[in-house]
Amino acid sequence: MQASKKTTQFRKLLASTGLEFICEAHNGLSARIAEEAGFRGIWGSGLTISAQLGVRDNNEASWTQVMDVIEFMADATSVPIMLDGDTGYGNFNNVQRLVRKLEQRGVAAVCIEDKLFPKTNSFISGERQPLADLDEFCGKIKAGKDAQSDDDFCVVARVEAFIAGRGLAEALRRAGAYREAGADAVLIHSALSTPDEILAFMHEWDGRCPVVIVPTKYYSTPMDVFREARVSLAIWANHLLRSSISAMQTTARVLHETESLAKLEHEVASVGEVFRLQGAQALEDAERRYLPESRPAPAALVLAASRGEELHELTEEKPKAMVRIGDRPLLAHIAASYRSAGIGDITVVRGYRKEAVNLPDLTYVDNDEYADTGELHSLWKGLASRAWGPEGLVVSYGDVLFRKHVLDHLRELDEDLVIPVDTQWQDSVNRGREVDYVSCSFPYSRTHYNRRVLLQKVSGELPQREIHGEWMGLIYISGRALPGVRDALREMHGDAQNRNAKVPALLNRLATSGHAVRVVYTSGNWLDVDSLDDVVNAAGF
Ligand code: SPV
Ligand code: MG
Repeated sequence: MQASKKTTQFRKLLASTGLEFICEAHNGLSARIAEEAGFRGIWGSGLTISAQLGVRDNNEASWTQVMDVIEFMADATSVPIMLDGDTGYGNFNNVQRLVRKLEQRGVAAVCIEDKLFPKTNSFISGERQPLADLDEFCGKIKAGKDAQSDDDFCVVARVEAFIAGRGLAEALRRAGAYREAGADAVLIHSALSTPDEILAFMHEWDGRCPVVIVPTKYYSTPMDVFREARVSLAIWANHLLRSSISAMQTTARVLHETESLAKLEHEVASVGEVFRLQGAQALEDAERRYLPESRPAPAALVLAASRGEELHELTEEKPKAMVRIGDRPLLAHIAASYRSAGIGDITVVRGYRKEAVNLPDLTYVDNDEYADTGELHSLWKGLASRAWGPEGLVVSYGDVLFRKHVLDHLRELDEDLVIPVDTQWQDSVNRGREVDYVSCSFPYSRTHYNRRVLLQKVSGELPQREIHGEWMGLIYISGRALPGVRDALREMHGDAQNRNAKVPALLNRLATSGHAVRVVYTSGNWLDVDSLDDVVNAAGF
């Protein structure tokens, strides 16, 4: 079903019989965050838009500068935005131009307040602030309503009588006149820490048109009080900006004092989260659709024949690769990582409960001897199952999750055999699982990160001083290298002793028989699922 227009959505919020909420935002990012949290509308706050620009809430930012910000906010969201239009940035004529421009930029409503340009924030000496002439302000409202081309665009009239200390009678006189002039709702503002002024107004107003409130100062009053008083819309007017200020102050101070990210890295949003909020995935999808493939993608071969007994009853009916991680099976996550790297030709070697390994758009090869063979046998079966293209092949396990960029790294180098090696191997030491430690021609070095590092040995048992990292369970094999790998595998396969051999045995053989196995050092960004704890942790990966 097509979503209704933003203007219509906003009008519905105002007309709702219950109390609705909208949340402040001050740029595209915060607007998206507000929408993701579930808000069905956004307040484009004058205070916070000017604050994030580093200026005062005194019309120091020009109205076109505010419009530029609000346009980013509208582009980033699908819920309606009401702009805090201050006094309308001039007279009736400026309000008309404002309304037209807001409509063009996808903004659903504007709120104008009955003060004088340049205004001051209501919480700074509000009682000293002059109010607009009532008739002149009514002219602005009429002009705004006449300028709109979409019937559902809303003009909200903000009554500052309480802020200016002019009392209930003046607030009611003005609100009534604004309603008569065509305002779709009135915003009644109060700087008290109690709801008294608002409730007195609501009592007398008696539902003549929707009422909007801003409970910044009287926040401790339960919202049910306003619900019962039949307030239509409450605005959380500045809280995303205020929370980000506290977070940024802490981060800046800790960085400056400690000259380290160690205390912060886990507190702050990941770079991946930044990318997600920016919509990086949509661009990647579009690139795949619209750009010519710059480099042909390799295929993928996933070894997923074993049961994974260590997951106990979770793997009674299905192998580990099909255990659910969050909303889908492990194998679906692996396939998604491949696809996000442009690798769509994915073959899976299955064995235990093979009928349960049935995700769409994957090719399957069966290792029916899974119970008494090792991974090398699955690899053999997989390689023998078809001809592989010149673009080569990435081999991985059915229980290893990795991020797309690990695959990108493997393919970036023009090398025949490449493996990723995690330098954070110490993290695995006490996890009580088998670890494939790796010894290389050079240890990882920040200053020599471009050095051509080669595999020397991979083994579960290496003296600590020889360990340079942990193999992540992935291998890139170029098209050129495939025949050599197949030959090595054939020889190993012919030897009954290798029936239970694992992939590291092949890597060692290749490394010691003149095949350079290039190492790419990485840090984290992968996870192997070896225990029930891993199943839980993987959901957050
Ligand atoms: C704003 O958010 O800019 C407002 C609300 O106008 S207030 O700061 O309470 O005046
Ligand atoms: Mg404001």
